[in-house]
Amino acid sequence: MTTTLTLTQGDITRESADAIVNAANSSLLGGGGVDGAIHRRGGPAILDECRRLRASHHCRGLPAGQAVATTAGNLDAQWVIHTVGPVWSPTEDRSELLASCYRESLRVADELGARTVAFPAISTGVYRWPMEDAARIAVESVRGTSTDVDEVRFVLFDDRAYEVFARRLG
Ligand code: AR6
Repeated sequence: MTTTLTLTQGDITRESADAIVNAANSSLLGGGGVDGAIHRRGGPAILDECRRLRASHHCRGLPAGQAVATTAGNLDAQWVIHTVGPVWSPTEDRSELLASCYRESLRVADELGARTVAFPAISTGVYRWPMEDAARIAVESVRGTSTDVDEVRFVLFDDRAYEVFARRLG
């Protein structure tokens, strides 16, 4: 089974895919950036399910590097897969956690039976991960993961992020 990696530029909440990945935080209760946009456009059903997850399996929150799925509410998708990227650190190498976000999201996608998955550039906004390095980790992690997903689509918000990912995909 081969997975095709594709790129598009724009707002991930406008994408149509089986699963849309959210760059969440450990609280799973919303935030800015992609997270804010997903909850705004997806509507309250997503937050309701996040709250239920916090009350049951994830009462301490979701650790960085892990992933969990909810409904996608009003988004053009069946599921949102919430993953928590690491905050960039200039003194500590947290690359393995960022790679884990992509691997774990694909593992959850496989469990769900999702065949198309849209990813944002996890950790490159509020969490300040440098785009070049984040793109390298994103592409290497997805290429290195065995999955039934047919298409992994990176959705980049601005020109620069798009160009960086395009160079990396070659
Ligand atoms: N569609 C696609 N990409 C987007 C969108 C969008 N609608 N909005 C922003 N980006 P970020 P993080 C890009 O900050 O760094 C939240 O508060 C953005 O330009 O969303 O993992 C959470 O609750 C950047 O390149 O995620 C957490 O607290 C990339 O998406 C924290 O931010 C990721 O930026 C997570 O920070």
